[in-house]
Amino acid sequence: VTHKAEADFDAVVIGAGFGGIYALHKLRNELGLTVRAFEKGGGVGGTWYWNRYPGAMSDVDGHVYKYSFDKELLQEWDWHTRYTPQAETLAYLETVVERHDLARDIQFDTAVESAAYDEFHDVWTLTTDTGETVTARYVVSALGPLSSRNFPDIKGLDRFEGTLVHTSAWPEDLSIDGKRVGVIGTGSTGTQFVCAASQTAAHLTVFQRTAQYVVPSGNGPVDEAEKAAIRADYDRIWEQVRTSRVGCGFEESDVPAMSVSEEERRRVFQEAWDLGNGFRFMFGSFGDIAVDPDANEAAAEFIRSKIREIVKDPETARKLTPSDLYAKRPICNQGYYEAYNRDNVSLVSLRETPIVEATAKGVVTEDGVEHELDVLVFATGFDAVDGSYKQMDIRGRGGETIREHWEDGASSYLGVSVAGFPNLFMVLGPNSAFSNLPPGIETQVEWIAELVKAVEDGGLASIEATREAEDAWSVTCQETADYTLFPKVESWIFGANIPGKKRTTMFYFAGLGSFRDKLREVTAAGYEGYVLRSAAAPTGE
Ligand code: FAD
Ligand code: NA7
Repeated sequence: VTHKAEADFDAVVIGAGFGGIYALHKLRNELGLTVRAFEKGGGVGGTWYWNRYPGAMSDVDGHVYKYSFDKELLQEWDWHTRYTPQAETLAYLETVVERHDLARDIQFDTAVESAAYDEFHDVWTLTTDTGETVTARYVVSALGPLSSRNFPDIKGLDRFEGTLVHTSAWPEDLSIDGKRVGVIGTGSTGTQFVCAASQTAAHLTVFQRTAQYVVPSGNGPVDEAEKAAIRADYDRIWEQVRTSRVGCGFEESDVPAMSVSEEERRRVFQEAWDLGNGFRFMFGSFGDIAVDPDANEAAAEFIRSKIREIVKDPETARKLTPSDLYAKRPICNQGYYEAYNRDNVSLVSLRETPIVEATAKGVVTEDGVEHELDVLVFATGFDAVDGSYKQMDIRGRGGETIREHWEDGASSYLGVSVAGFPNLFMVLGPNSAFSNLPPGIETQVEWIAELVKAVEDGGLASIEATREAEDAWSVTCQETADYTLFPKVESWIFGANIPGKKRTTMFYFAGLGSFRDKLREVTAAGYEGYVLRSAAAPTGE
């Protein structure tokens, strides 16, 4: 007998970025479920709604920083530059929402505060900060891996009389033109900001904690012939993306860097440098930069030699030169090191002269210098991956909270499911594939739809990952990470950027193609690692 729990909606989707938008489309338009989406922000777009700082753009080639599912839109969409600026990705996502008539089921300016599973009725009850309570059989949480901001405290910050801003909360009307600007942080975001702000600020002071390896992005105009070639070739392009490691649309190398002569190595690095793109430099030049210490050092030394060449002031060049492994999410930009040759840009190494306190006028560093600022920008990143989950009160079986479940570090089965939290599906939860994210998101949303369909078609009540499957997936992810050099450096990828955060592997490093193979194997084995249940009997099982 088909049993369906009574609920306001079949499904609730939380978040309206790339993940939430596609989840709503998939569940409502394709599976025919009733769905309500909640979004904290005032519009769709997620990352591309919030991050409006000067220079904000994706640094994966724009034609693959898109959904593959809407083929018509891929043919119609026009673009101008190799990479997509924030406003254009936002417009793209708004267009997707309009084309698929999704906005009518998205409630904006509404944060979901809690979600609790009633294991006897197989229903989730959610509450919002607008005082609503809704019930749903399924919950898809697409909270964003990089949406919970990291805003480090500085002594005396409340005294600062200028404008304080985090890059992911940039007010549309905040202009830095002609102002004295300080920026803390030189990750993907900070380095993008430096390139843009150096052009318009009266003065830009960059507060750098750890020097970064930055390669050119090779951004520039795309001509009609290139666009036509891409549009004609999209099926092959997506097939290549889906079977590759990092899903960025270029051919990945499997040549070991040390298997060729030094001369050949430099030629290949130079070619990658000239072509541009961080992922391409790391994964397209040679196959083992992220894996083999010698290969890694060769790539790192190539970038260091470029810093020496580009940056005119030797002291600034020294401070900008990283010495650790080249093993963070790769960064690329247009004119990053060149920016330091400008008269209006100065660099402060926080390792050498940390910030002591903020004052009314700016910030004071340990050498006694007061850096006077009109605007202080925090490009300090995010409490990544599980950060947004920990802000919510999510309770599964027996009232266990997700915070308790993740006490020893965030985990999941396949980046999607958590044992003890039936019918809850994360998009880009902990231990998802480390890749260009839109194709990773599509992969997971399609997987979630498949799981939901299995429950629906079977007239069942729930699907839940087993503890064993979740633990085994954590081990697998740890192994894939340990195979690389990435765990040997501190970054948000392992939770190392947040003081007190448990350091754990938060991605699957064997690649998107291999992740997709794994999903196929799980399906073929009858949803191995999952328990499908019919409606709970009155005893609870
Ligand atoms: P998001 O886009 O973050 O959307 C999540 C949404 O959930 C947000 O709108 C948030 O407001 C909402 N939300 C969270 N909690 C709640 C709640 N409790 N209730 C209601 N709503 C909630 N990735 C790449 O692959 N390539 C790139 O080049 C790239 N560039 C980036 C540049 C920047 C500056 C940043 C910050 C990220 C970048 N990323 C990039 C990563 C990017 O986040 C992903 O590519 C993608 O946009 C994630 O989509 P999402 O829907 O999973 O999350
Ligand atoms: P990241 O990559 O986490 O970079 C944050 C930067 O802020 C980085 O340079 C940090 O230095 C610096 N930081 C963080 N906390 C502090 C404090 N307390 N003091 C000084 N400096 C600090 O975030 P992004 O936003 O740039 O990029 C995140 C992802 O979004 C990126 O990978 C893309 O996918 C888009 P550190 O290196 O930790 O010493």
